[in-house]
Amino acid sequence: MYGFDALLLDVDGTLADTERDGHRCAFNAAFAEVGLDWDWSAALYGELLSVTGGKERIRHYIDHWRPSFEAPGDLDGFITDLHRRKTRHYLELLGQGRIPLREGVMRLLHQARDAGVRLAIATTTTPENVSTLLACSGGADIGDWFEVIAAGDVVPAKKPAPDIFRLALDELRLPARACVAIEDSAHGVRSALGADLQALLVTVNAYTRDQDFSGAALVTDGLGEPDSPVKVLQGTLEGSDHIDLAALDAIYRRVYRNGD
Ligand code: XBP
Ligand code: MG
Repeated sequence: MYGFDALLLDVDGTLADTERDGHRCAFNAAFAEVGLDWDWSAALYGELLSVTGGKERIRHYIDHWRPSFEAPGDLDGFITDLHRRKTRHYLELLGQGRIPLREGVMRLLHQARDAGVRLAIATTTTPENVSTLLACSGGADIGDWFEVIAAGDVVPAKKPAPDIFRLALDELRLPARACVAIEDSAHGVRSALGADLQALLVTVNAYTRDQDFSGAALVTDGLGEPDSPVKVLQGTLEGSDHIDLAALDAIYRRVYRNGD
């Protein structure tokens, strides 16, 4: 039916707008919990998103915004503990159902499942954050629809390195040219392209809208719905006004028909 066998999906910013009202709030709650007067505003957090990985983001913040900060004990241990507290707050936020999946995500996942298109995750966040987001915002069994969940610290280098997408491909036992990938950020685009995932859709969000998506086959403002057309920001959306498997197949065939 479709030229590709699997769909590889990013999580944060792609499956759901998790950053501003989810991860950022969880970081601030963890800072307050340990008595730090650090407060990451939505604007500052947008700058800090230049660093992927929560632990790496905390360290970057300390190095660049709090250079005189002295951690009680060793810094690595302090950051790990702080991030563990942050993750607990994030999971509580997810449990309250406050982070819905983005428009069109459930429709596309159902369509892929019905069509036998294999599903995989490739994300910088933790596996527990992924499974909890899917369960709380998608449905109890949605996590089981994903054959592979490549997430977090399982790879030596996080996005924009290609490691996490390469791991997902290895676990799927598929070559990149049998897959379509969906990302939301420039870091994600570099990671996916670095893993040779040329059939790449980007669905931007408020934090990533103005980033460089060179090399992506199509950039839109989301997946849309049949009654909610997407806006095309880069590339050509063929035969539909929202993203479904036929639209992804058109991207796929355009990329590989041209021998890319
Ligand atoms: C986005 C990230 C993650 C989240 C925070 O991941 O860079 O670090 O911002 O999650 P992706 P953690 O877009 O690849 O899904 O604190 O668990 O890292
Ligand atoms: Mg993302």
